[in-house]
Amino acid sequence: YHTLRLILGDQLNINHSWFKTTDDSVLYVLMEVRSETDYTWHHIQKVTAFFAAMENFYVELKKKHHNVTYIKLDDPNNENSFTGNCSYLIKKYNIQNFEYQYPDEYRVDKELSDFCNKLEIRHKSFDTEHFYTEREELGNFFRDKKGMLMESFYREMRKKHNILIKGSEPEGGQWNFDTQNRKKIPKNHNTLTPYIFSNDVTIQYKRITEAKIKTIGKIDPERLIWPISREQSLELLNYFTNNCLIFFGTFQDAMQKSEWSLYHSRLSFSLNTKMISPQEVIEAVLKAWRDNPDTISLNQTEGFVRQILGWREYMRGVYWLKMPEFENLNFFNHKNSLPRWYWTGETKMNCLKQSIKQSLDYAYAHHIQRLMITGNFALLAGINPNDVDAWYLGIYIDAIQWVEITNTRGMSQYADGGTIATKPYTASANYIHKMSNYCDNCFYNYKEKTAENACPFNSLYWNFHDRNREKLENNPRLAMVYRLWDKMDPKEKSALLEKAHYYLNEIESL
Ligand code: FAD
Ligand code: DLZ
Ligand code: SF4
Repeated sequence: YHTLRLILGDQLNINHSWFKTTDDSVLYVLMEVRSETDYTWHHIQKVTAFFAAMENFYVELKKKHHNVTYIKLDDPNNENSFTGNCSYLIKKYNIQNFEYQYPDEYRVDKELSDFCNKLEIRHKSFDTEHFYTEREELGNFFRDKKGMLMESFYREMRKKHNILIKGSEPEGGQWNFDTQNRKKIPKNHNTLTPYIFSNDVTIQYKRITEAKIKTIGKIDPERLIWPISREQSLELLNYFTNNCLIFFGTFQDAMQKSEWSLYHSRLSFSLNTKMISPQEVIEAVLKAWRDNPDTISLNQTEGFVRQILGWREYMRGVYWLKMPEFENLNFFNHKNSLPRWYWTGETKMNCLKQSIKQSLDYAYAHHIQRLMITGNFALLAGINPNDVDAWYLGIYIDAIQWVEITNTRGMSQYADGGTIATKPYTASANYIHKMSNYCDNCFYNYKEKTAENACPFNSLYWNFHDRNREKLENNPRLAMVYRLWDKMDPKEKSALLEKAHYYLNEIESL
């Protein structure tokens, strides 16, 4: 072979121009490596899903008559890093030219560019042909602007790609339909049964356990629920447009006991591995909306488009603008350790128990569970963002650093001091009660603030704002919070702070 082309586990894009023609002098390589399985404790479903999806991609390439090799975890020659294995193959086949696609992760990007700098053969890197935006596009867009509001970037994307635009105006006359969205699930509402797959991944599972990789969470290796091929990804997309889109926006922020996915698409794994593209997801959603004007309203459609064309591209842009510094930001100087029950779900707080248990069971929680339950608690409790990141980077099926860290350290923990969010996403029990039925049979009482069985979120909420006053009180969006706090009876204030300290000391047994 003359050329070696590396394909990373999250670069399973069969429509990439690399694969348009076959060339006998090109060898493709996919590999299972310890550098990727061990950089954090991943959920077992995540590791098996990555391996199984990579193997399917290998088979797909073979079928299309490409030369491709797949290095397994138990291969005796496995060097267990991308560059280690590439070096080995370059030598073995006397390769003259090394090529790769831009990694989405800073760590891997650096590994590969350092490797190329030392290579004595020719090398070249390519776009992944997946995102709407280029790595630097967001940075350029905000260069001469104050702040970095997602909303302004999103509107620009809508115009640039002519999505939900009529003439030069937004479809429906508004950019945003949030007032119609974000409803609680009404009593007696029949929700959907999540559409899941039943993939046999016992072979991959065996390799992972035999290699003694430390993982978290549960799995039934005979029935992995996640899509592991392009075909299954398209099936899930189809299910979403046919069944979930009608209520996507309306119940986007709702949470419900034992309902782990509601009307969410669960397409994040398919998207992040690039088995499907954001363009085809958005096109399918727009088509469903156009074809079904009586059942699918604009607020559902816009709400969904915003997630992919807005938030997803925005997070990618922020990542490339702010890394590597972003990795160490800790605006509040939070130092507490993540409670051990984040790894087990064994807590009396029902909202956390439900959100964590389902994360361990399915490697999934939807956005509001991540942001307003597990993330909110960690922020109020002053947990070190390094601990919080390590947890989020492993536990979810879709966790890849570019989209994990921006959401966790940035959006959820406000450790960037407000680059991504205009105020910290904090809430007391009132919000959780408003958006879910978790409080109904909780050990704690959501209405109580300082009583024995008071919900911990209530005192922790005030404690957070009180202890970070200097950093937050000039934020106009928090003026109301500090006004309320200042008007409160001093006795009540000290009782709240005392309760918060008590709970922080007892955090492991909450
Ligand atoms: P849906 O609700 O159906 O949304 C559709 C798609 O929109 C998603 O598949 C995703 O691609 C995109 N999207 C929605 N919200 C966001 C967002 N805030 N940022 C980027 N894309 C978004 N998403 C990840 O893909 N990987 C992560 O590691 C990740 N970590 C997160 C950590 C925290 C603390 C928070 C608050 C959010 C995180 N998110 C992450 C964003 C979001 O929660 C998930 O993308 C979403 O829950 C995936 O489920 P879904 O496919 O059913 O999404
Ligand atoms: C997440 C993951 C895991 C667990 N294992 C592998 C692997 O063995 N081989 C691989 O190519 N990719 C894996 N991945 C995904 C990578 O971590 C991801 O491709 C990089 O972080 C670049 O974004
Ligand atoms: Fe969560 Fe508090 Fe409600 Fe219990 S009472 S479910 S801890 S918000």
